[in-house]
Amino acid sequence: MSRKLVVAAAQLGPVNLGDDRASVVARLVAMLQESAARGARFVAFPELAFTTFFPRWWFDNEDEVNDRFFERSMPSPVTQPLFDEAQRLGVGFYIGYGELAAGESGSPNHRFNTAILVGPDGSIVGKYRKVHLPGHADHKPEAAFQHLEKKYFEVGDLGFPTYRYGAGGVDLIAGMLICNDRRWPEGFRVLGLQGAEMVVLGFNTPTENLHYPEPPALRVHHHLIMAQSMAYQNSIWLIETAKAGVEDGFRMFGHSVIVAPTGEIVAQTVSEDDEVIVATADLDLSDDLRRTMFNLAAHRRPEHYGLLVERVGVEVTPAN
Ligand code: CDT
Repeated sequence: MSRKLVVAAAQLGPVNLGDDRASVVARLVAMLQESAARGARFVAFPELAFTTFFPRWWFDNEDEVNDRFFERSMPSPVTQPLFDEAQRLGVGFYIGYGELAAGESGSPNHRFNTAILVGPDGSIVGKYRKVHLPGHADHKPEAAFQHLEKKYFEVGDLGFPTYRYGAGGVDLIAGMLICNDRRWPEGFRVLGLQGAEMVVLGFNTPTENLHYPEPPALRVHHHLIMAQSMAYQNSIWLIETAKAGVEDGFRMFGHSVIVAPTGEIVAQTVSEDDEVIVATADLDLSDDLRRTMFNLAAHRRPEHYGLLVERVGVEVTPAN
């Protein structure tokens, strides 16, 4: 039986500080409808999709941050239309948002950069909280912009779970990652070892490098080679969706992609605005790779990989 799932990446253009949630949800619903009209049964939206990429701003008032940029429940009255439309259309989706989670006291005092997998019936199937948080926690007033994910979020506490997921009549194993996770092969491999066949990732990547001058084309090049190599080395379908364009004067690149397990890009956005791309993901395309070159059970040598979990940073340890 064919295991072909038509998937979409629904790239969002800029969301400015002044834009309200309802207007963003309306744009997401419109892209969900376009995806469905083009045959997609699964749609990947970006990281922190409901708001501007707020970690570029330093805010002193944490209550204000929580109220403006975080969700106390998902869905909520303002985000519910997206879930309702998904259910009406029978289309599942992935979306990222700032999650305000209950602590031990029951008060909402944990903040995560979170993504969820929603089934075609509109119910939440799985959750992932971003593990690799880039940037810094301190204010850098001399910088053109901030990247304060280490200030606003805790490191995810769910590991890298995989979920059985059904959409468009196809059952598959799905995993989620978020933005900077794509620069670290470890998360992909942990998902691969649990049988992930499709990995979905939303991102917000500034066109300018905060730390040193870097040609924007090189930043896009890194994004693409990472996506292609991670898809190939883990024999997975990979959907990476951007929030792109100029938000309040700060530019983020697009280049949302759908990548086959062969490492080939089968669809890519061409704008930095709201844009849907669609591809047919044949989930059996990776069978030959998984049986031969990337038969993990046959070829991996974990007895030599101990340093991967024992050591965090580089310690120079020559054998001579
Ligand atoms: N959102 C996110 O994780 N962005 C990072 C930028 C890091 S620059 C400090 C990325 O890896 O694309």
